Amino acid sequence: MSELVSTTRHGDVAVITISNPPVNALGPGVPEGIRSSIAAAAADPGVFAIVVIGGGRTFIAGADIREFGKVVSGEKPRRSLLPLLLEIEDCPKPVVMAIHGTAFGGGLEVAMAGHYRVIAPAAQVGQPEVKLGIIPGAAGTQRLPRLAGVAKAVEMCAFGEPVGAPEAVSLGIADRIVEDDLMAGAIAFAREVAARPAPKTRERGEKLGDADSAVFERARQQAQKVRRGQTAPLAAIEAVEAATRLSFEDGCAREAELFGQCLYSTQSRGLIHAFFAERAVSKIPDVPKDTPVYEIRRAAVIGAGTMGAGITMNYANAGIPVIVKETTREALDRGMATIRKNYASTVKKGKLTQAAMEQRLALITPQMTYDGFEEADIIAEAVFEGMALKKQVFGEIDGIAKPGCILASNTSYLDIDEIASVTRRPELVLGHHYFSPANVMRLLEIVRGRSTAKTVLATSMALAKRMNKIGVLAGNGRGFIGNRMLGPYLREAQFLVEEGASVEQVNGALYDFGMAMGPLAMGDLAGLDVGWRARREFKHLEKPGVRVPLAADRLYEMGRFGQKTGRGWSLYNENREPSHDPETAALIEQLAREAGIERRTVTREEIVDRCIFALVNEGARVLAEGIALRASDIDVVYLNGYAFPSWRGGPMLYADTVGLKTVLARIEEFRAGHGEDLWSPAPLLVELAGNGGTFTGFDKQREVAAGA
Ligand code: T1G
Repeated sequence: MSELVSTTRHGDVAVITISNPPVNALGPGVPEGIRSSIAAAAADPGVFAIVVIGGGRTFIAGADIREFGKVVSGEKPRRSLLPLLLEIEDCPKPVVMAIHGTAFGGGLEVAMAGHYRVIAPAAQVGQPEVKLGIIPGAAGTQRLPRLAGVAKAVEMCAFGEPVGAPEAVSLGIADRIVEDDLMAGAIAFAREVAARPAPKTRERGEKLGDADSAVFERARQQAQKVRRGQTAPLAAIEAVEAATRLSFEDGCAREAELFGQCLYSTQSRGLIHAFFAERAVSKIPDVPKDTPVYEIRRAAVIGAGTMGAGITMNYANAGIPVIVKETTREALDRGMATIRKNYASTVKKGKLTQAAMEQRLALITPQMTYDGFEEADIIAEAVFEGMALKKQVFGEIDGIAKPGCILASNTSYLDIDEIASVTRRPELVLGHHYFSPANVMRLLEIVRGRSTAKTVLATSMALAKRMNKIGVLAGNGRGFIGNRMLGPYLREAQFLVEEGASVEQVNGALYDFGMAMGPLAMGDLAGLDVGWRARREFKHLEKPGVRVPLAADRLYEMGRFGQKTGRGWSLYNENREPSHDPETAALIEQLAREAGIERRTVTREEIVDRCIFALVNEGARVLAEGIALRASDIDVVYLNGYAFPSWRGGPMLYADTVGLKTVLARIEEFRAGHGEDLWSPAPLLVELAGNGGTFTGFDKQREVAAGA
């Protein structure tokens, strides 16, 4: 018996416990331990039934995802769980699976190979493999439809969302909810069923006929809509469909084929990278895990504009009482109306109860004074983007706030140290840069100032988790991580329309690449006035003689701010649907002609490469300067703040996938065509391309160097 899997006897019931912290993944030694434990219990004459349970906080959370890379690289052979699951299912004594925490992926597949499943009230079961770009690989697509029915199995396997205990029982995945002591409840249940013939899931076909082909067609359409560009959801649908047409054995064989295709795909590499990247961001080398954090019991927000309203909701959603201050009644009422509208639409979608909405609104105190700010543990500033105003506000709140109160600015590119310089507590000042809409977007750039204390950073990371946000540490450079890289990306998009591409062509190329929307469409959504203000703030930094985009400023001067004014790069109807704007096209052509820019046919490939490699090139600078701790942090920023396609893993992993040599060669082509000032390759990119390195490899080196 390995220490990963152990057996204890409870009278005539053998309890097999899996202990592989943190989430009992089916890593090396676990399947073997389960196999030998089941065999031993089966052979033990004193044992009449078997219970399998997870040690610690959860049942089995799936296969060990870290092992996949070793299989794909050929370092390790691919091992199938199927034989083990058949052994469990064919065990002559009833096997009861006792589920708490999560039974995900291989964990649910192991559970379904058991004869019965009992579950704790808060537990969840699911097949989230598609979120990793793969599909269930241990008969999950074959056993789940036999238990839960075909339609639900398609939904769970194709979209990866878990179900809770009550639904698991009503679907037939689980047999009983055990309210109190799970192990005791499971043992009692095992004794109840010990004398009955143990039902084998693979032999249960009664639910396989409950769905017609329309179920699969609808799921495919849904997958193509909500998982655009992803292959795994379609593979999962095909595998479940196979269960309705083929024998169990042949269905498993078809599943294994589809699983293999997914596992060796770049999409799976991208999504698995994203999984671990998201879990790495909270690790700051010089801020140890046990760094004390401030308790955030009360908050205050300055500004109830679009961002301020969203930020206020984040605090209320985390259960933190929050004051929101505005300068005028009208602005305050507008802000509160936005908050109520946002909550109401969430209630309408069934994602929040009316009671919860009322509860959260009750945590929000709208006002036009600083009353109560002296009790806040954190004050978030979300006023107009201008250094003078920010400094005025920080001067004011510094005078009011209590000692130890954190002051966080939502600036999206201004100098945090300069803002902190007007306070007597620079160690308590940092950036909390949310992304619009702030109550929806999961990304929070946590911007570290020169004096920001480690406790304040640790508190911010903990607060991000509490708000269900992904906190990414960023250094204090212009535009931090995301917006700094966005500059060259948007620049190239605008240059490409000057050189002959249409607005629709540029948007379309990046949309097909997988972006949620094209760069010019993104500008129209954010507002061309916002872009204009950012450019004006840094006009003094523009290098004389270096080409700058021509049209955006003109569109702004013409009052064309994008969606909010019905026209910008594109025309927008009352449903904000875009269409070609011949006037904008004519303006661009005229400006290009006046600037002597030769207009030509532009290919889709050039559009994608110039925009994405501009992003990557600037990303390499951001990484080398330490503005980002890891290339994977940059990827997390772009996946969660700029809707970069998750199945590409992020811009930096995408560059690794293309090959840094190829990326560099393409950048050098653009340098030759568009000049050193715009396209000088980042030194880190040149170095890595030169020594066959990757950004992923660079992260590992940095991790080792930091002694992590
Ligand atoms: N393998 C390896 N490591 C894992 C892991 C896994 N399956 N799940 C979590 N970890 C690590 C994670 O990286 C982190 O490490 C720590 O555990 C805590 O995780 C055959 C092929 C279970 C809901 O997709 O969804 O089975 O950062 O921070 O918020 O068909 O982890 O501390 O070093 O996320 O409480 C399918 C993935 C696999 C589930 C817990 N299973 N995990 O969330 O903690 S494919 C999944 C999760 C498969 C079969 C197929 C969540 C969680 P570190 P955490 P959490």
